[in-house]
Amino acid sequence: MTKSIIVEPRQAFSRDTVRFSDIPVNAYDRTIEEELAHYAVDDFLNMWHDMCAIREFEAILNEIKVTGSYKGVAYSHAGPAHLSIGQEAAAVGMAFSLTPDDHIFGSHRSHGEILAKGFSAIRQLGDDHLLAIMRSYRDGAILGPVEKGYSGTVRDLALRFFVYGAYSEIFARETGFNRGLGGSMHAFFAPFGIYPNNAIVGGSGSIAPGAALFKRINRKPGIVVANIGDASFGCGPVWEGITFASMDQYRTLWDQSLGGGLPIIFNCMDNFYGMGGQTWGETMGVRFIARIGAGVNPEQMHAERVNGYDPLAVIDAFRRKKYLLQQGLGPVLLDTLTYRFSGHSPSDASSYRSKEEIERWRAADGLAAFRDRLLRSGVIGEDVLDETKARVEEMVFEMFALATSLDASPRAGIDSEMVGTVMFSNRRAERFDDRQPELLQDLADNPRVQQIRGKVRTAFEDGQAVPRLKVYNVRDAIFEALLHRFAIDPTMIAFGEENRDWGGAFAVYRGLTEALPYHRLFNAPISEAGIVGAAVGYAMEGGRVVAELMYADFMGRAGDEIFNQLAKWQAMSAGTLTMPVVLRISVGSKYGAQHSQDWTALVHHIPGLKVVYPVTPYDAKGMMNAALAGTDPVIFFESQKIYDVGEMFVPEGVPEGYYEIELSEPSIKRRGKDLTIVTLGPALYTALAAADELSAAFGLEAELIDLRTAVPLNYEPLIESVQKTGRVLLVSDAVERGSVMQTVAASLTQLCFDELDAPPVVVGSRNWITPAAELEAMFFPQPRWLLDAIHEQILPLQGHTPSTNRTRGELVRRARLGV
Ligand SMILES: Cc1ncc(C[n+]2csc(CCOP(=O)(O)OP(=O)(O)O)c2C)c(N)n1
Ligand SMILES: [Mg+2]
Repeated sequence: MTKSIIVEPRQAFSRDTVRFSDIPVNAYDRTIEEELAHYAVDDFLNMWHDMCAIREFEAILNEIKVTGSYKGVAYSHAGPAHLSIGQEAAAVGMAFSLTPDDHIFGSHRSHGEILAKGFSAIRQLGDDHLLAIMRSYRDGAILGPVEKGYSGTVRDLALRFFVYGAYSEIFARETGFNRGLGGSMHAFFAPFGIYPNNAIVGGSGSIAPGAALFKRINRKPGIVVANIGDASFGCGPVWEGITFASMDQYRTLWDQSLGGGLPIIFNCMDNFYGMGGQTWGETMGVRFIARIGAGVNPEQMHAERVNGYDPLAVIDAFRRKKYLLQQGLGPVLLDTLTYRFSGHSPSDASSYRSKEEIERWRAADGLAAFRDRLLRSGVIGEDVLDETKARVEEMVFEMFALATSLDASPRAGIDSEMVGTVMFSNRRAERFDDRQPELLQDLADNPRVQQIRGKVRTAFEDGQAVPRLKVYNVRDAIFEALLHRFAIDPTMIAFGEENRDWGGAFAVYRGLTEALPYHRLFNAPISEAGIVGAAVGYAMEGGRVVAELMYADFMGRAGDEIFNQLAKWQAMSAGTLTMPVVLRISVGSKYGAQHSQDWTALVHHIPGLKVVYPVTPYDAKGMMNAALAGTDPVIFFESQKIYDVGEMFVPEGVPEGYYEIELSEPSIKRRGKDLTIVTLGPALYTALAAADELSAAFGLEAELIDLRTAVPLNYEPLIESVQKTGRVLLVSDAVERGSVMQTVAASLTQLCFDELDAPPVVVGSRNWITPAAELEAMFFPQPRWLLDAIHEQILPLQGHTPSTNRTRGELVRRARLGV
């Protein structure tokens, strides 16, 4: 309980000074001879091997982008290639002492990190394990072409496999790690501990903490490294990820046996530039990225700057920091200094920096310097170094050539439906781990469970409305579904703002605090990007998350995490990742412009998200159950207007037992023959009132269909209804322009053109900000607006006098003004 941590005014007001400790800068200074105590000679050779491999891998990419061929192999690569030539030592140092259980996340410039981590993992895994991975990964699709005619060792085969998989991914081949759907900036290979690299600058900064969270909560070995650039420290989500990763509660409130602070290193690949903006001296003021740690927590994130031109300095830092993380003292910030001689991309003319600067860094090149040190120390001879370099360059070239061959490495045909097959995983997962879920009490003893047991599970009893406190409502329905899954899936966690003792922002979680330990239900910082990003990272690692945003209007704060991360990674992984995240988003009411907007349209537009909006207790429970049994990201909208309503459409009431409602299915709430009214969200209840009036005043029977879902959506019941009625009105509380209903109306026009007697008509909120509660009736659709729309545009209602203006002239006027 946070109540156990009392904020004492005397202590808070006492005179004090905040003290910072020194931040080491390039403190490492051991010689190769001294390091012989810590390394085998082969280790040095492997570092050299890996740095040479990375350099050659990228030199080839650069050459084909610039000249269209390399050593006689012509190839035109249309996509990006953000090269890290110059940064190899930083990548190899980072990866050297990580195990396959240690997971790295990266950026658009992560080829080197991927290769270094892959090679490091290959050296640590046994032959049988390597063979099992290569044979099972995508049913041997990558291994096939590499294995053909090859007779070397398993380890060498694995190196070839890995380089080939990376090139194939970059060249958009079926034989890539992710069937070419990730590409250069997003390639990854989870079996070796390489997790998604992100083309959104700083994207990994909010996701990687979720992976570290997964390791802590599920007691998994290993640490997480977020490799992000210096310029990414100007990105809000990175700061939010750092804030999320450094919450006190991991050490103060969580079960200490979980291990304490999050095991994560934010590793800044600090190359002084973000494209053309110079972070050192121009676009940022921090100078030393390591300084940022000082503002985060008393340990200053154990931050230090290390020389990323020296692999041994980086390895030394990673070893020490990993030890700290194992003691529960995370998070860590490392500022790994490096430099890219290459442009941001091959087309970059480096107009933002001087030739002189590039030349100075070239002269200090980490590869050449390491070679010189090895030679000077006499540990390895020149012939061995040169032979190693020649051998690995030959291997890299062979794999490049193989990946360019369309025979060996085909592309998906452009007329194929391949991408469509991986947009959703559409699987069921009862639980993601077999261990016993951690609960604090027998759920039968839970006060909320007992309270719900005394409730009436329908809205009406003996013809009377059940009183508000007695009626089983939408909140109860969502609570029941969550509790069911919490008791089955030990990996399932929930977090967001005010999630714990507060009871969830709108009391859906009341009772969960008593049932769940801290690490399964916790308060997050006010970091919407951090919250959704962490949910994505947690799911990538194989756990189930329910995250919450308090208001739909706050989605903008988590825009990238919802639109680019949550939505896209299943497809970008070609189905190797699942994304079992339910993102609960409450749609506000009575709170004015920045707290009351229905933003279903935004997520409906983004491919890769399931978007549902149930508004009855029966639907809420059945759809939450389905969302929590699936493996796809579901944006679960809830309306604050109807949290308290009881079930009025299912006469038997909401079942106490478990049931699911398929997420694609609209629900016919009332049968009718004269007109179809389709709704999404609480407009169902507006339409219900309008339908009653249509019947009473005009003798018309409206068929009421609640869409319940925006994506995926089965049009069949809508088509059947329109075939019967020939008329359709579509209503929601979202502003009319660009709403989900406009899409459904346009689709129905095409699908039912011959059967329609009038065009489908959409009524939404006005294209305005949401005004104050007292003025909402001028903004949200009212029952009489629906009658007006029917009368004016669908079917004249005898004797009806419209109170709103829906004439063509008025609609054109509003559109011209954009309101
Ligand atoms: C959110 C976002 N803004 C801008 C870009 C365009 N962009 C790609 S890389 C880059 C510079 C990133 O610099 P840094 O994080 O230091 O990484 P580096 O390129 O130096 O490795 C920019 C601005 C982007 N991909 N994502
Ligand atoms: Mg940079």
